[in-house]
Parts: sequence; structure tokens; C-alpha cells
Amino acid sequence: MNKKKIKNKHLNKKSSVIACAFATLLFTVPGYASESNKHHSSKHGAKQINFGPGDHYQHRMPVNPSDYKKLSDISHSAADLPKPLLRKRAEKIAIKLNASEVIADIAPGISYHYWTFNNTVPGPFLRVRQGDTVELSLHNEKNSSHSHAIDLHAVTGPGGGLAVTKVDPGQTKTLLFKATMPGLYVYHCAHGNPATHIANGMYGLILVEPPQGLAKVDHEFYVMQGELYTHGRLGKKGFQAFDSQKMIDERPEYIIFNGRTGALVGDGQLNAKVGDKIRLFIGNAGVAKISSFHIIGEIFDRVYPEASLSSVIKDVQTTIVPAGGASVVEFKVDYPGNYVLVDHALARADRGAWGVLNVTGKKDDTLYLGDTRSHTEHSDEH
Ligand SMILES: [Cu+2]
Repeated sequence: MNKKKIKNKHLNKKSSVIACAFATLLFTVPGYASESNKHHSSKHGAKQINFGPGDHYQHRMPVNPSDYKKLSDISHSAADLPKPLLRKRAEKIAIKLNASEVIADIAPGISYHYWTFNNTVPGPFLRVRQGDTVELSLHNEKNSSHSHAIDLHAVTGPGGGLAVTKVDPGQTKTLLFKATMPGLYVYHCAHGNPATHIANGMYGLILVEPPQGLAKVDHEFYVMQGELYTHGRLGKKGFQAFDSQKMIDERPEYIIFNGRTGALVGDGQLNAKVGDKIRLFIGNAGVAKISSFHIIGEIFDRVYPEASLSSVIKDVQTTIVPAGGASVVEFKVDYPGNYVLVDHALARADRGAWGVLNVTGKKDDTLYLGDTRSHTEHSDEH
């Protein structure tokens, strides 16, 4: 949508809505977009006592699951990301994102009202080149219960784009930004009470490739940790409402990779062959926990700490991925088998934070050899 159209659409809004929005802006910290619209505030309970710059609603709005489309799988595939750009020069590129609210399963028989970018959690992996000018248009679906907006950590400017992308249900707005610094960055919705929008699933990663690109590898994967604050305790069946008190207490019931429990297991597992070079783009949406990302039985050959592509460290066991941050790790796989991806605050695996990298190929007995026979004999004696 061009600028003229956006402007006209804005002017056509009812004057009462403009007045309401203006009044709200007077009491809002710049860079935060408050939930001023009629779709929202009337649905919330009393204000929660908190001292943040965003909205203070309790977000205990009733959800009728039949009002939203039901998705069979919320998870974004780890193998689904754009190929390396290998572009000689910067360009102007267009990206379209769709804010959509859906019903999907956290685990079998446990469903949730997810808020998403493009119907998956995390949202699409965005890939641009340093120096590119990006025209990002954000549309909010008509039946959304909330307004949404986007803050990309790759953007320099108020709210990382939030200040100009607040979209009410049915609206589209466009942000133009220049990707100035290389790196792997988190993007997320930051409208209203930003933590709530992130906790409900609105996050993803954007890679700004340096002009020379990244070293060639055989596989790249996209893994992103997130948290779900459900009213029912871990494992409670049925539809689960969001619990804002648990969020402010930093007590997630589920800590997940790629949107739900089991997303990177079985059909969703990461696959490679002995000898392959692998790069993982790892993000952490938070909103509370810092991830201690580790792969059981593997050592990272190279880590770009905090996803700064300007520095690298070698031979790393576990890398920290801050809430609202990322990391890039590279390693060669040398031996077949299943390698388990975890947040090494290991009790979190029981809340869902794990996945599998399956490696096929020839065994190298000089690297790893187990004497299973003597173990069996030993067991038989008891
Ligand atoms: Cu949102």
C-alpha cells in the first residue's frame, strides 16, 4: 500500500477514535503504543497494578475459540528459512507481515489463543542485506481482538518501527527502514502491553547479512525459544486462557522451541548427515527467561555471541541467548545419532524446551565407542 492510501485511510477514521487516541498519547511514553481502540479496552477487566510504560490491563478477556481459525500446527519449521542472499549490492525490498490470531495446540489436547505473525510461532525468518532499504507492510486481520504493531531490533528509530506501525483490526501500515548493521535480530509485537503480545506468540528473527555474506554451510536452521503463561498448570487439558499474573511473576507454564511442545521432535526434527556443516540461528523471545542454549553431545565450533556477526568465539559448550536477543552457532557433525537441543536450565526441558538434531551416516569408532556388551552382562547379574 502506498503512502497516499495510508494517509487517506487514516483521515477517514471517525473523529471520536482520533480524539481517544490523542488523549491516550498524552499519557503514554513515546515509543509505546497504547491500547486505545474500541476493540480492546472494553474487553478487559480492571487495571493491573504495575509500573511499566505500556498498558496496565489485566488481559483477562474472555476468548471464544470459535471466533478464530483453528490451525493444525502453530510451529514454524526449523528448516524453513530463506537461502543466503549472495547479493552484490543493497536493494529496496518489500516484506509483508500479517498479524493474525488463531487457535492451536500447545500440546495434544491443550489449546491456546495464539497471536502470530503469518500464522506461525515464531513468525517468518526475514533475511535482508546490510544497506538494504526495507518496505515492511503490516496488516492486522479483521477479526483480531487487539491492535498490533512491530518493533524490529534491526531498526534504528522510535520503537524500532512500533511508532508508525500500530494497526487496528483490518488496517495496514507501512514502515520504511534501512538495515544499517549486520546481525541477527529479534522482531516482536510491542503494542499495548508489549510483554503480553510477545508471550502470546508475536515474535521472530530478522537476519541482516553483511555484504560478504556468511560462510557456506550445508544446513541452516531457525530455532526460537518462547514462553506460554496459561491459566491451567502444565499439562492441564482443554482450552487455556492467558494468565497475566503468572507473566508478571515470571512463572511460565510452558517454555517452548518454535511455538509448541514437540515442535522440533519427530516430523519437526532437524536433519543432517555426518560431515555436514550446520548453522543455527537461535532467538529467545522471553519474556522472562534467559536461555542457556546447548546441544547434548555436541560442541559449537564457532559462536557469534549475542548474534553480533562482527565477533566470533570458538569451542563453546553452551551459549547465552538473552530475552529479546539471539545467537548464531556453527558446528560440523561428526558422528551419527540423536543430539538433543536444550535450554540447559534443564528443568525447562520438562516444560517443552527441547528438540532433536538427527544425524545419519557412518560411525567413527575413534571418536566415540561404547561397550554395550559388558553393560548388558553386568545388568543380567542383578
Ligand atoms: Cu500484538
